[in-house]
Amino acid sequence: MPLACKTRPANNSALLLAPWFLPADASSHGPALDHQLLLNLWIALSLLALAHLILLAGLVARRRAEATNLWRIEYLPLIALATLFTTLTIKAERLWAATRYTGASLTALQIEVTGVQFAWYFRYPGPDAAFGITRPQLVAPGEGNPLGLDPTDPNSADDQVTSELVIPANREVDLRLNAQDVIHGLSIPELRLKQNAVPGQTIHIHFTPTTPGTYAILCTQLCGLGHYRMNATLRILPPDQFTAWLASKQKAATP
Ligand SMILES: [Cu+2]
Repeated sequence: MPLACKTRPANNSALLLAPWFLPADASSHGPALDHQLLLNLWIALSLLALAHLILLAGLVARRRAEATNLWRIEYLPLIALATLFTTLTIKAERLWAATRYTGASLTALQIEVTGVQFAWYFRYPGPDAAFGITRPQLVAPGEGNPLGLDPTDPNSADDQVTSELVIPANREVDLRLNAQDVIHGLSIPELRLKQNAVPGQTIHIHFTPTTPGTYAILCTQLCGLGHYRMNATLRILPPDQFTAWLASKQKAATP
């Protein structure tokens, strides 16, 4: 049976009309994850069919409860299943760890992501490549400082805070996730990314986007009454357009 994954376009009308396919794939690690998912599903389906065939065979054949058959009917299938599921688990663990524990390369684009009831904020470190200090007592979304950037820290002067995530195609991105209040869940289906943002922790997750386009960023933790409206937009741009976008943001922030 084919393991090739069918994908559908990432716009909302296609989402309603074609709910049977996986979302479009816009990251370099996505195809391997899709392959693993479909492999698991086909194996589960095959085992379900096999289990019913064995059940049927048991119903029509007269059962001989001899002790010598225990190996054949119980222990061998048990060992085979344990080996199969252990192999699948190790393979899946390696795929997951590749975006989580191996660490990003030194050239990866650093972006901080903060979840707060009920919005996502994204911070770029600016030309100095250093994030400025933030202080909880300075958090003031109404005054344009939703992350509590400390203006006395020189590193914070060129930091850019946005409400949409804009990244260049084909360059590794290293996200550092924070949460200000409760646990939020960063989910970007087209990037095959899902990671909780936990207050008091900085969690890194890295990936390489491949397909330019506009995609939805969701919160997948029930984080409060406004959870339903906690979403944001991801834009993957060709590298030259991303450079122009970042320059325009920095220019607009320069007094
Ligand atoms: Cu949330």
